[in-house]
Amino acid sequence: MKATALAHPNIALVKYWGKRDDALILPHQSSLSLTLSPLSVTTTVEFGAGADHVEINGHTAKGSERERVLRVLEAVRAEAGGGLGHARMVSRGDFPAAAGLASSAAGFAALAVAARAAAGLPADPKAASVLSRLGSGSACRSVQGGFCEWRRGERPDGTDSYAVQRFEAGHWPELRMVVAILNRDEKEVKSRDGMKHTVETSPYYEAWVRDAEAEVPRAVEIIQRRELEALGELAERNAWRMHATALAADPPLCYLHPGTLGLIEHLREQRKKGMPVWFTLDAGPNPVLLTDAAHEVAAEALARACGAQDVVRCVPGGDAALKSEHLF
Ligand code: 2P0
Repeated sequence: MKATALAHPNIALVKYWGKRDDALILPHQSSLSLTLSPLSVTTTVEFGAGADHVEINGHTAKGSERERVLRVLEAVRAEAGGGLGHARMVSRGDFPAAAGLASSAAGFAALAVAARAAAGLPADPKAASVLSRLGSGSACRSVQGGFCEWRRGERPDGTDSYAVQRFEAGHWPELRMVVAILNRDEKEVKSRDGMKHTVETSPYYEAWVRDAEAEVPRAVEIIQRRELEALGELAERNAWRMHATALAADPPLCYLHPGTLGLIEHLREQRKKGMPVWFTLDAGPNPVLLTDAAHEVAAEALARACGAQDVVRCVPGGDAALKSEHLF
């Protein structure tokens, strides 16, 4: 009745931006990501408690944060056929506060794997991916390691919208993602609200969906051949197109800061001089640099020279996995 799992966050190379179903968290388009190590979230779930209890990073969760966790636990109870009772969930991330990456993807992936195991359900990456998606869309890409494709799916009930692993982490061990923290402030518009606003008001939205869907198979081919330059170019144009779509919303959504553009400009200059470095950018001001093991130190130096307060160097990460040690 008790299980613990650890999962890593992921960074999208072809991004998810917009839902066709807000309740089930179904995307308008497929996306493709890389799981990041060593950052991780560990979660313990125990059924049979007197009341539901949700604790995240030492604090009792409230409001929508708690509701999202309870929703996942409720889906597990339903799948297990009832009789599990209330649950106690404790989750802890090892992200430095400065990591600048949302911990929700790793958190919900770890929750899904731990809750299914605690309920006595068999290990099943597809079922865990569907389950974690109910908490946060991008979480479905953190159930497995390496490069994962979240398929849009066609069914209205979302049973065919989950992530599949296209390549495991060991396929491309020299790949590096260097997170450059330029600004740690909480963003004004959260991803969930920003993507909804973009879907509803951006005249570019349909073009975004068409383009992103077409980029996923191209990215898979490039990763298959381990072509860093082609992957970097694809990741950059996909990030620009996501931001362009959001910028075209009404009123516009701009996640870029002056420092973001400064770093991107410097990165381009370094690339002209022969350094293999590209960027991707989520819904925030902090770029993630894409490079190889031979240039990760230089990429960190580049980020620091452009004002990064903190830098986190990441390698391709593995699957969400059960642990024998519990958090309580
Ligand atoms: C991604 N992002 O593909 C994109 C790129 C941000 C920019 O997934 O509403 O926390 O919980 O499904 O997954 C962030 O949004 O949103 C995100 P919900 P989520 O990684």
